[in-house]
Amino acid sequence: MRLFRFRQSPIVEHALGWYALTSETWDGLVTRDDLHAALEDAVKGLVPLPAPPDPADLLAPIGSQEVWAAGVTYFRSRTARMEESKSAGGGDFYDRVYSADRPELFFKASPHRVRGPGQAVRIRRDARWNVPEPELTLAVTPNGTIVGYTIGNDMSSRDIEGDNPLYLPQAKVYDGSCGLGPAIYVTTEPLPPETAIGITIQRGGVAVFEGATSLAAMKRTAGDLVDYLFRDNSFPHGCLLLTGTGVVPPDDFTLAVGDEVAITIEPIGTLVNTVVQDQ
Ligand code: DO4
Ligand code: MG
Repeated sequence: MRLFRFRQSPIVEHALGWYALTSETWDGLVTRDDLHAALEDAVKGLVPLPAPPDPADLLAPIGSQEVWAAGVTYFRSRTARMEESKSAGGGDFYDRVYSADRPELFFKASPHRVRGPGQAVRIRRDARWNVPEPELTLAVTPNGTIVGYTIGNDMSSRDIEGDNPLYLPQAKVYDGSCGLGPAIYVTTEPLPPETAIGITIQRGGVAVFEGATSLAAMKRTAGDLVDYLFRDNSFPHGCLLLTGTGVVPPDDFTLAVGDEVAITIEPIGTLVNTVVQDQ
Protein backbone atom coordinates (compact mmCIF):
# COMPACT_ATOMS: atom_id res chain seq x y z
CA MET A 1 0.00 0.00 0.00
CA ARG A 2 1.36 3.45 -0.88
CA LEU A 3 0.55 6.72 0.87
CA PHE A 4 0.76 9.82 -1.34
CA ARG A 5 0.64 13.43 -0.25
CA PHE A 6 -1.55 15.32 -2.70
CA ARG A 7 -2.33 19.04 -2.53
CA GLN A 8 -5.95 18.24 -1.57
CA SER A 9 -5.33 15.51 1.05
CA PRO A 10 -3.32 12.35 1.75
CA ILE A 11 -4.35 9.63 -0.71
CA VAL A 12 -3.87 5.87 -0.33
CA GLU A 13 -3.26 3.60 -3.29
CA HIS A 14 -4.66 0.25 -2.12
CA ALA A 15 -5.21 -3.05 -3.93
CA LEU A 16 -8.89 -2.03 -4.11
CA GLY A 17 -8.36 1.48 -5.54
CA TRP A 18 -7.43 5.05 -4.65
CA TYR A 19 -8.84 6.55 -1.42
CA ALA A 20 -8.72 10.20 -0.32
CA LEU A 21 -8.18 10.61 3.43
CA THR A 22 -9.84 14.01 3.63
CA SER A 23 -10.22 14.00 7.41
CA GLU A 24 -6.56 13.13 8.11
CA THR A 25 -3.47 15.30 8.23
CA TRP A 26 -0.09 14.12 6.94
CA ASP A 27 1.58 14.62 10.33
CA GLY A 28 -1.29 12.79 12.05
CA LEU A 29 -0.78 9.75 9.80
CA VAL A 30 3.00 9.44 9.72
CA THR A 31 3.33 9.67 13.50
CA ARG A 32 1.21 6.52 14.00
CA ASP A 33 3.09 3.35 14.93
CA ASP A 34 0.11 1.36 13.57
CA LEU A 35 0.01 3.22 10.24
CA HIS A 36 -0.45 0.09 8.11
CA ALA A 37 -3.42 -1.16 10.16
CA ALA A 38 -4.88 2.35 10.39
CA LEU A 39 -4.84 2.76 6.60
CA GLU A 40 -6.37 -0.70 6.06
CA ASP A 41 -9.17 0.31 8.46
CA ALA A 42 -9.65 3.75 6.92
CA VAL A 43 -10.16 2.49 3.37
CA LYS A 44 -12.91 0.11 4.54
CA GLY A 45 -15.13 3.07 5.35
CA LEU A 46 -14.41 5.02 2.15
CA VAL A 47 -15.58 5.00 -1.46
CA PRO A 48 -12.71 4.71 -3.96
CA LEU A 49 -11.97 7.73 -6.15
CA PRO A 50 -13.51 7.47 -9.64
CA ALA A 51 -10.06 8.03 -11.24
CA PRO A 52 -6.44 8.18 -10.08
CA PRO A 53 -5.51 11.67 -8.81
CA ASP A 54 -3.76 14.18 -11.07
CA PRO A 55 0.06 13.76 -10.76
CA ALA A 56 0.39 17.56 -11.10
CA ASP A 57 -1.03 17.81 -7.55
CA LEU A 58 1.51 15.44 -6.02
CA LEU A 59 3.73 16.85 -3.24
CA ALA A 60 6.81 15.56 -1.43
CA PRO A 61 5.84 13.02 1.26
CA ILE A 62 6.76 15.30 4.15
CA GLY A 63 4.92 17.45 6.67
CA SER A 64 6.76 18.77 9.74
CA GLN A 65 9.40 16.03 9.79
CA GLU A 66 13.15 16.66 9.92
CA VAL A 67 15.19 14.87 7.27
CA TRP A 68 18.38 13.14 8.38
CA ALA A 69 20.85 11.05 6.44
CA ALA A 70 23.35 8.28 7.04
CA GLY A 71 26.68 8.24 5.21
CA VAL A 72 29.32 5.75 4.13
CA THR A 73 26.98 2.78 4.57
CA TYR A 74 28.12 1.21 1.27
CA PHE A 75 31.70 0.34 0.25
CA ARG A 76 31.30 2.40 -2.94
CA SER A 77 30.58 5.55 -0.93
CA ARG A 78 33.58 4.96 1.37
CA THR A 79 35.91 4.57 -1.63
CA ALA A 80 34.57 7.56 -3.57
CA ARG A 81 34.88 9.80 -0.51
CA MET A 82 38.41 8.66 0.24
CA GLU A 83 39.37 9.54 -3.35
CA GLU A 84 37.72 12.98 -3.36
CA SER A 85 39.29 14.06 -0.05
CA LYS A 86 42.76 12.57 -0.64
CA SER A 87 44.54 15.87 -1.20
CA ALA A 88 42.87 17.36 1.90
CA GLY A 89 44.16 14.45 4.03
CA GLY A 90 40.64 13.51 5.10
CA GLY A 91 40.41 10.06 3.52
CA ASP A 92 41.09 8.04 6.65
CA PHE A 93 37.92 9.25 8.37
CA TYR A 94 35.67 7.64 5.78
CA ASP A 95 37.42 4.28 6.10
CA ARG A 96 37.14 4.45 9.89
CA VAL A 97 33.45 5.37 9.94
CA TYR A 98 32.67 2.59 7.46
CA SER A 99 33.86 -0.02 9.95
CA ALA A 100 33.00 1.73 13.24
CA ASP A 101 30.02 0.69 15.38
CA ARG A 102 28.66 4.26 15.36
CA PRO A 103 27.38 5.27 11.90
CA GLU A 104 27.79 8.66 10.28
CA LEU A 105 24.47 10.51 10.71
CA PHE A 106 23.90 14.10 9.66
CA PHE A 107 21.05 16.58 9.45
CA LYS A 108 20.00 16.78 5.78
CA ALA A 109 16.99 19.05 5.39
CA SER A 110 14.13 20.87 6.99
CA PRO A 111 10.85 20.49 5.04
CA HIS A 112 11.25 23.75 3.09
CA ARG A 113 14.53 22.51 1.53
CA VAL A 114 12.85 19.36 0.16
CA ARG A 115 11.65 18.98 -3.43
CA GLY A 116 8.90 16.56 -4.46
CA PRO A 117 8.27 14.45 -7.56
CA GLY A 118 8.65 16.45 -10.77
CA GLN A 119 10.12 19.45 -8.95
CA ALA A 120 13.59 20.85 -9.49
CA VAL A 121 16.45 19.88 -7.18
CA ARG A 122 19.34 22.35 -7.00
CA ILE A 123 23.08 22.40 -7.32
CA ARG A 124 24.81 25.12 -5.32
CA ARG A 125 25.87 28.27 -7.12
CA ASP A 126 29.38 27.99 -5.61
CA ALA A 127 29.95 24.30 -6.39
CA ARG A 128 31.68 22.81 -9.46
CA TRP A 129 31.32 19.05 -8.89
CA ASN A 130 27.84 17.81 -8.07
CA VAL A 131 26.09 14.47 -7.96
CA PRO A 132 22.74 13.02 -6.94
CA GLU A 133 22.77 10.21 -4.37
CA PRO A 134 19.94 7.66 -4.69
CA GLU A 135 19.00 6.43 -1.22
CA LEU A 136 16.37 4.26 0.40
CA THR A 137 14.64 6.51 2.93
CA LEU A 138 12.93 5.36 6.12
CA ALA A 139 9.70 6.91 7.43
CA VAL A 140 10.09 6.79 11.20
CA THR A 141 7.52 7.67 13.90
CA PRO A 142 8.29 9.61 17.13
CA ASN A 143 8.69 6.21 18.88
CA GLY A 144 11.33 5.11 16.38
CA THR A 145 9.07 2.69 14.49
CA ILE A 146 9.80 2.31 10.78
CA VAL A 147 6.34 2.46 9.20
CA GLY A 148 7.34 2.80 5.56
CA TYR A 149 9.89 3.65 2.90
CA THR A 150 10.34 6.35 0.30
CA ILE A 151 13.07 7.41 -2.14
CA GLY A 152 15.58 10.12 -1.29
CA ASN A 153 18.00 12.05 -3.49
CA ASP A 154 20.85 13.34 -1.30
CA MET A 155 22.17 16.05 -3.66
CA SER A 156 25.84 16.58 -2.85
CA SER A 157 28.67 18.96 -3.81
CA ARG A 158 31.70 16.72 -4.04
CA ASP A 159 34.25 19.53 -4.48
CA ILE A 160 33.13 21.25 -1.27
CA GLU A 161 33.11 18.08 0.84
CA GLY A 162 36.36 16.95 -0.81
CA ASP A 163 38.13 20.22 0.13
CA ASN A 164 37.57 19.47 3.80
CA PRO A 165 35.23 16.96 5.51
CA LEU A 166 34.26 19.73 7.95
CA TYR A 167 32.46 21.41 5.04
CA LEU A 168 29.97 18.50 4.95
CA PRO A 169 26.96 20.61 6.08
CA GLN A 170 27.60 23.06 3.23
CA ALA A 171 28.06 20.26 0.70
CA LYS A 172 24.81 18.63 1.81
CA VAL A 173 22.37 21.18 3.24
CA TYR A 174 21.10 24.03 1.06
CA ASP A 175 17.87 25.02 -0.65
CA GLY A 176 16.60 22.24 -2.92
CA SER A 177 19.30 19.79 -1.79
CA CYS A 178 16.93 16.90 -1.07
CA GLY A 179 14.46 15.15 -3.36
CA LEU A 180 11.82 12.90 -1.77
CA GLY A 181 8.98 10.81 -3.18
CA PRO A 182 6.90 9.74 -4.95
CA ALA A 183 5.10 8.09 -1.97
CA ILE A 184 5.59 6.25 1.28
CA TYR A 185 5.35 2.52 0.74
CA VAL A 186 3.63 1.49 3.98
CA THR A 187 4.48 -1.95 5.27
CA THR A 188 5.11 -3.78 8.53
CA GLU A 189 7.86 -5.90 6.91
CA PRO A 190 11.45 -4.88 6.19
CA LEU A 191 12.30 -4.59 2.48
CA PRO A 192 14.10 -7.71 1.21
CA PRO A 193 17.90 -7.50 0.67
CA GLU A 194 17.51 -8.03 -3.07
CA THR A 195 15.58 -4.74 -3.35
CA ALA A 196 17.27 -2.80 -6.17
CA ILE A 197 18.08 0.93 -6.15
CA GLY A 198 18.55 2.22 -9.69
CA ILE A 199 19.41 5.66 -11.05
CA THR A 200 19.43 7.12 -14.55
CA ILE A 201 20.62 10.63 -15.39
CA GLN A 202 19.44 11.95 -18.75
CA ARG A 203 20.86 14.97 -20.55
CA GLY A 204 18.96 16.20 -23.59
CA GLY A 205 17.07 12.89 -23.69
CA VAL A 206 20.26 10.77 -23.62
CA ALA A 207 21.35 8.69 -20.62
CA VAL A 208 24.71 10.07 -19.41
CA PHE A 209 24.89 7.89 -16.30
CA GLU A 210 23.15 4.72 -15.16
CA GLY A 211 23.90 2.81 -11.99
CA ALA A 212 22.36 0.37 -9.55
CA THR A 213 22.92 -1.34 -6.25
CA SER A 214 20.82 -3.39 -3.85
CA LEU A 215 20.07 -3.30 -0.15
CA ALA A 216 22.23 -6.42 0.23
CA ALA A 217 25.28 -4.18 -0.29
CA MET A 218 24.39 -1.92 2.65
CA LYS A 219 26.74 -2.46 5.59
CA ARG A 220 24.24 -1.45 8.29
CA THR A 221 20.64 -2.34 9.06
CA ALA A 222 17.81 0.18 8.98
CA GLY A 223 17.04 -0.62 12.62
CA ASP A 224 20.61 0.09 13.69
CA LEU A 225 20.61 3.49 11.94
CA VAL A 226 17.31 4.45 13.62
CA ASP A 227 18.62 3.26 16.96
CA TYR A 228 21.65 5.58 16.76
CA LEU A 229 19.61 8.50 15.41
CA PHE A 230 17.17 8.32 18.31
CA ARG A 231 19.88 8.26 20.99
CA ASP A 232 19.41 11.47 22.98
CA ASN A 233 17.33 12.90 20.13
CA SER A 234 13.56 13.30 20.01
CA PHE A 235 11.41 13.69 16.89
CA PRO A 236 7.94 14.90 17.92
CA HIS A 237 6.71 14.70 14.30
CA GLY A 238 8.77 11.63 13.38
CA CYS A 239 11.52 11.88 10.80
CA LEU A 240 12.75 10.72 7.42
CA LEU A 241 16.15 9.04 7.33
CA LEU A 242 18.12 8.58 4.11
CA THR A 243 20.24 5.45 4.46
CA GLY A 244 23.28 6.32 2.30
CA THR A 245 24.28 5.81 -1.29
CA GLY A 246 25.74 2.74 -2.95
CA VAL A 247 25.95 4.43 -6.36
CA VAL A 248 28.46 7.18 -7.11
CA PRO A 249 29.12 8.25 -10.73
CA PRO A 250 32.76 8.20 -11.94
CA ASP A 251 34.97 11.09 -10.83
CA ASP A 252 34.78 12.86 -14.20
CA PHE A 253 30.99 13.16 -13.95
CA THR A 254 29.20 16.25 -12.69
CA LEU A 255 25.54 17.19 -12.97
CA ALA A 256 24.52 19.91 -15.43
CA VAL A 257 21.56 22.26 -15.41
CA GLY A 258 18.61 20.59 -17.15
CA ASP A 259 19.64 17.02 -16.28
CA GLU A 260 16.79 14.70 -15.35
CA VAL A 261 17.49 12.37 -12.43
CA ALA A 262 15.25 9.29 -12.11
CA ILE A 263 15.64 7.00 -9.11
CA THR A 264 13.69 3.74 -8.93
CA ILE A 265 13.15 1.49 -5.94
CA GLU A 266 10.30 -1.01 -6.32
CA PRO A 267 7.76 -1.25 -4.76
CA ILE A 268 8.08 2.44 -3.83
CA GLY A 269 8.16 3.72 -7.44
CA THR A 270 10.29 6.25 -9.33
CA LEU A 271 11.32 9.72 -8.19
CA VAL A 272 12.06 12.09 -11.09
CA ASN A 273 13.60 15.54 -10.61
CA THR A 274 15.22 18.02 -12.95
CA VAL A 275 18.36 19.90 -11.95
CA VAL A 276 18.62 23.68 -11.67
CA GLN A 277 21.33 25.93 -10.25
CA ASP A 278 20.12 29.48 -9.95
CA GLN A 279 16.51 29.32 -8.73
O1 DO4 B 1 30.43 11.35 4.41
C1 DO4 B 1 29.77 11.98 3.69
C2 DO4 B 1 28.41 11.73 3.23
C3 DO4 B 1 28.16 10.34 2.80
C4 DO4 B 1 26.85 10.13 2.16
O2 DO4 B 1 26.03 11.02 2.01
C5 DO4 B 1 26.52 8.79 1.65
O3 DO4 B 1 27.32 7.85 1.81
O4 DO4 B 1 25.44 8.64 1.11
MG1 MG C 1 24.26 10.36 0.84
